[in-house]
Amino acid sequence: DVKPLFVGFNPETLVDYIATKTPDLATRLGGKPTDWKVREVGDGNLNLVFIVEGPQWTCVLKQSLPYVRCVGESWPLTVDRSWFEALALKEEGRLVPQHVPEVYHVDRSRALFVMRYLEPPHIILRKGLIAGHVYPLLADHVSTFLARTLFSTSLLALDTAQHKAAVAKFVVNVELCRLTEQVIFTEPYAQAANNHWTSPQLDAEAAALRSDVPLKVAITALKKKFTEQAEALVHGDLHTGSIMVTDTSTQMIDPEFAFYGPMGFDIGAFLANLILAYYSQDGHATSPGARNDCKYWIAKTIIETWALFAEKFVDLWSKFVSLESPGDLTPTLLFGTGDRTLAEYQKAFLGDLFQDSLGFAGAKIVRRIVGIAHVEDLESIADPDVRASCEKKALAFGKVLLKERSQFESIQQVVKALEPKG
Ligand code: ADP
Ligand code: SR1
Ligand code: MG
Ligand code: MG
Ligand code: MG
Repeated sequence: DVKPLFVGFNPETLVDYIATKTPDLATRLGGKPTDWKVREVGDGNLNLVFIVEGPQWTCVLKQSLPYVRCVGESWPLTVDRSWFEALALKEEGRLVPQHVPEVYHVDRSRALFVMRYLEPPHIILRKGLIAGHVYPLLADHVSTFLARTLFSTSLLALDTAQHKAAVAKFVVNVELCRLTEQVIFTEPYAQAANNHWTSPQLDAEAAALRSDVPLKVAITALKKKFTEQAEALVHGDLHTGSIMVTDTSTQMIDPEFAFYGPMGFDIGAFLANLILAYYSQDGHATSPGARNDCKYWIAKTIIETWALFAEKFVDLWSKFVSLESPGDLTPTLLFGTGDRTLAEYQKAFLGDLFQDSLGFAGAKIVRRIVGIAHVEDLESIADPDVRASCEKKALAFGKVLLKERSQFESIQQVVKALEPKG
């Protein structure tokens, strides 16, 4: 019930704000306000991101705009998303502090928060993948983030009262959910002014999406899960542009779309963006096969992410049950130790989650090729024919994940299908 009062900052007003409203941060920055350097570095679709550098310390201030930045004022969007982003960062930070930037200050009325500066050599994962870099710890780190955040906020760890209270806290982030419904689950399959694609190369593929009845049934079944299944606290926008990395550090940023939704939405988002990175590698290769090592590593990372996630998730779950502190979905009365019901139910649960994750991955791939917001992995391929060739492969695979995912019984089979035979 706090009405945000939007005051968009410029570097000068921002310095004044920090100096007068956040004395602790001002002290940490050191020197005088006139010594602080402010740079706006936001390269995302929605918000302002300022790096504030003092003589002793640097921090990041993120502020929401009352509209979608990449579109402009014609598309209003609540600035209160900033509050939910900070709330989610704090909750995720409690569960996996090693993979989330610390939040130092939140001001809901000004739609801003201040967080840790992820210093160089941290870069956005998507940019690293475009450059052909590999990150050997990525699957381990992302699977830890996913397993801990999704398990710990679900009814497998919480009792019903705790879970419903948490659902209620995030249910207000409705405008962001509706944006996702629009741009991921509806527009790519319809005539929509926001849609665009590499034309004329992909004209036939885009038209085919609009007349594919089984595909529209499949995407709507996933939309039903997205809108109705308040399973766990999901990040809500876990693409490779929402992850900052070094060789040894992996940090999840930008959870402004956070809400209680289906677990597979986050897993699928990450896998989809690895798949997009995979298919774009040939477009970045300076000679045939030059990116094969990178493609191999991405394929391996897809396998390891799911495999490690499943292992860590089940491990957490079994520990909770054996400690006699399971959530209300699997009470000790029914799932006591030594009872094979737990192992059977875990197998069924993980099987369903695998299918959901593949479906959401398909949805995330399709939207990045024909919807409003594309990905730099593909957009930065300058030659439109080369780009279109990568996009066609990715789009075809996205459709397989949406319509035929039940054929896949393992993540290894999924990866094998990335390169169709013949
Ligand atoms: P948006 O919500 O607009 O997508 P992001 O949170 O993704 O904004 O941030 C946009 C960019 O700002 C990122 O791509 C990254 O380059 C930079 N950035 C965001 N948070 C941090 C941080 N904590 N430390 C360093 N750079 C950051
Ligand atoms: C208007 S669509 C903008 C997109 O950018 C965000 O990062 C989300 O992915 C959203 O769908
Ligand atoms: Mg972003
Ligand atoms: Mg941390
Ligand atoms: Mg964002």
